[in-house]
Amino acid sequence: MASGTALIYDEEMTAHKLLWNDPICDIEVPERLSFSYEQLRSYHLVERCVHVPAREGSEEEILLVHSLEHLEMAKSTQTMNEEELKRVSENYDAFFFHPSTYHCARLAVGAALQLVDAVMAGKVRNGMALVRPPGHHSQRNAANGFCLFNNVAIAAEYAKLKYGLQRILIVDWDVHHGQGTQYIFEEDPSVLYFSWHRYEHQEFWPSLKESDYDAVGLGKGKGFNINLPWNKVGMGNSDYLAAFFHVLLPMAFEFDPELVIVSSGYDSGIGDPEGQMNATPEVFAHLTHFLMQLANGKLCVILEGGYHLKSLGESVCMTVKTLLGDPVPQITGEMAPCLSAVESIQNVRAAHKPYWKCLAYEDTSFLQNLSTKSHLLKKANSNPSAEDESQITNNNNTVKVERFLELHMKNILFPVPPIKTATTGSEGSEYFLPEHVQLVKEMDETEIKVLVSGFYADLVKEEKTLLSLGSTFVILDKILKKEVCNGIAASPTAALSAAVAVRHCVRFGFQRVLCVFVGDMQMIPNTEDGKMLVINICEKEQSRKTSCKHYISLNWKEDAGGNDFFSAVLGFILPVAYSYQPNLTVVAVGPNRNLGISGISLLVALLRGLAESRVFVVIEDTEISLMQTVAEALVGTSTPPFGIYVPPTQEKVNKIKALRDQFQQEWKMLQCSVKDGISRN
Ligand code: X5A
Ligand code: ZN
Repeated sequence: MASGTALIYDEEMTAHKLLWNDPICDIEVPERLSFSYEQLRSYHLVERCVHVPAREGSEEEILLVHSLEHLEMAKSTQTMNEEELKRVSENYDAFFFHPSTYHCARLAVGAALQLVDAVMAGKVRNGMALVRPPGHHSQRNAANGFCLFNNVAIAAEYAKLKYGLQRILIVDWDVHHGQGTQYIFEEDPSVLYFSWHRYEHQEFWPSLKESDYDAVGLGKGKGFNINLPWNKVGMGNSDYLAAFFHVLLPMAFEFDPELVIVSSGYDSGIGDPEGQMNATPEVFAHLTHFLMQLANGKLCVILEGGYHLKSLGESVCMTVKTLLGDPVPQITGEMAPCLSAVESIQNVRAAHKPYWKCLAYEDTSFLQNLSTKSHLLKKANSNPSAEDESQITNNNNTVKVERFLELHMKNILFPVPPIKTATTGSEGSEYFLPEHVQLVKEMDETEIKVLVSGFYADLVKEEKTLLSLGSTFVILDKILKKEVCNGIAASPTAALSAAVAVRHCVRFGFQRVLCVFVGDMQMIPNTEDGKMLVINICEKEQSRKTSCKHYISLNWKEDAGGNDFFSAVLGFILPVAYSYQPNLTVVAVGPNRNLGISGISLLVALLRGLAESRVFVVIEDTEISLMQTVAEALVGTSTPPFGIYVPPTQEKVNKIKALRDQFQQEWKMLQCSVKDGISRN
């Protein structure tokens, strides 16, 4: 599998600029590009990427999406004087021409296509293109909203044509609705388009009815257009994560794309004058990390909007760092979506119920009084954390946000260990584990004895199990000392190793350790003080009613025909884990594991999004391919293949729903519907 991250930047695209006074367009400045690139430089990210040159997109390529008329109009502006440029610009909603605009827009198209080529030819695994002018508002025959040619739409058509792709996912996380992209693919089932956007019940630009959640696509394309309108400003990290868990990701995994393209606007980030949202830069690391698990890692990120220079630059850096496989920073803020966000999520899930198996058993009884409900919700309060944070933006003080970000980024950045994954070299594992895995020496017997008799004597009853803890201790210590990010160990007693590991970390000072146990768990650690959260994924129905806030039992048997576990990971495990915000994640695979290799590696890969990617995996099964695949997921330089995604059965969907109902008051990221009578936040 390909490795490496492409970065495309060409200074020439800074030539396009506004020549006259226009308060609507004056935020789309050349510095958006040059400043972002400088920021990448200052984080030393530029030299870690593969430089790919931009090129001009050809006329033929532009005509994949646009009319000849539109192309000729754009071409004709090259030789115009200012007055003429101003006059053509006035034909469009929010666009300005400069004599260099046509050339820049062709470079923007070409940059997107170069990125698709680099990824599809396997030169790199993924990449980002910094381009201007942006593209997602541009339509077959019209410039719109700072966009001349639709770079992302052309890239998708090009990928279909040149590489014969049949399923492409476009994720538009720009704060505006990419109505141009929607129109282009409305009837096309081979392109799944997702957009969230500031909407405010149609009051926000471009104020279209077709930006609402009920625009699901047309004809053959029904079900392949997903709109998630935000009806309030001030949406933050938890709202964006909830949208991914409960809307985009389940549908995306079911769609199983061959390529993912991001319409990557950062005007959805904090401080942006257009978006007025509160999401901090690190949320883009998480969004990127999720999308990297699709399409075998083939991910092309193409810049759209983003008008607060500092916020834009930091968010671009977060995205590129994540594409490179760096640890994912911990997300900040209270982990609970606001009421208005949950309502939007519920609405779009209901609208798409007929088209997606993962939504087939959605409860839509709320639809009858939807109109009254949205009327009421319009006035409802968002959660307190969003309220607090919105003070930062509502002052609309660019400088204030700049200072906030300056401090904020210092708090969340952490040194990246050069070696990310550790293991002990049992059973000749050095021969099958991926490169970049560091082999460490096991702890010797006397050292183990001292540790165990001092702190874990009650757990370790048999002398012979002592030795098996040697690799657990030594790998954990490497993680705790931040010499490595994560590690994997084989152990004949995974449950014991996990229990000892959790206590070891709590003793070290961790306030919250998440332990996900796959298979039969012979011992249930004491979870009373809340310093650990145990999720046990087992096949057997637990006889006692043992579940409580910090011990959750999830009965699951993976479908033999394919991987349906993604629905449980996205619909339950990740929302709980993100609500808990652990400092470390322990994944233990015990006997009678009820998940296949692909299910386990998906779980591990997605859990890398938490705890600054600190994960300790202990596996009882010494099956080489399991160790190998999980190690690859931990290293993060390649994405393990997940086999065929099959939609979950009604029984499974209902199981997830029941668990969600049971725990959504405690773990608020589970919330994806508004139920009367349930007290919220
Ligand atoms: C690409 C982009 C925004 C246009 C706003 C016009 N366009 N009011 O963010
Ligand atoms: Zn935008």
